[in-house]
Amino acid sequence: MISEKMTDALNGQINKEMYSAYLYMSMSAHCTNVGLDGFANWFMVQYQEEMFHAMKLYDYINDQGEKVVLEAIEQPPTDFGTTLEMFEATLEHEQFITKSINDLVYLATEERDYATQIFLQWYVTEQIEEEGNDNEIIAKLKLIGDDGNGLFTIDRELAARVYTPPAEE
Ligand code: OFO
Repeated sequence: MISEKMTDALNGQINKEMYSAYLYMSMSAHCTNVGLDGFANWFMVQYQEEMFHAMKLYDYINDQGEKVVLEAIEQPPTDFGTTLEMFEATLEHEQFITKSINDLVYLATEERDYATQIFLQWYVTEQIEEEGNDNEIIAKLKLIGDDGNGLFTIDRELAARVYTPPAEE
């Protein structure tokens, strides 16, 4: 059993995860359009991860006997500037998501909702990895600067990313 306030907040998080998926799908489309297929692959894998984040919340709300309520998903941008700017925007978005997860943990703590606290731990850990991935790629993009060969190398590296559903799925 979880409170109505908690249910509303978790439904709001589903919307944020769906927006994340939509945002990264839009970034993937942009990368394909400019010929960066490796970057496009990386963002499409990210899209799949975000869908998993949303569905995990969806299942949790259902398991708690509450109702999933889907809200409209905001339209994401369609132009993202340079690859560095795109990853800086990605990091900024992930920091926003981290704050949102922290707010949920705060609410669960306030309500002494131990089940939701435990459930949210997975997201707390996941956000460390998400921000870490972005920071790593940003560092590489800063290193190469305007070097086209460097960009080509990173594009090849990002082409190797494969979506692996978490073990519990
Ligand atoms: Fe990117 O972690 Fe979910 O939103």
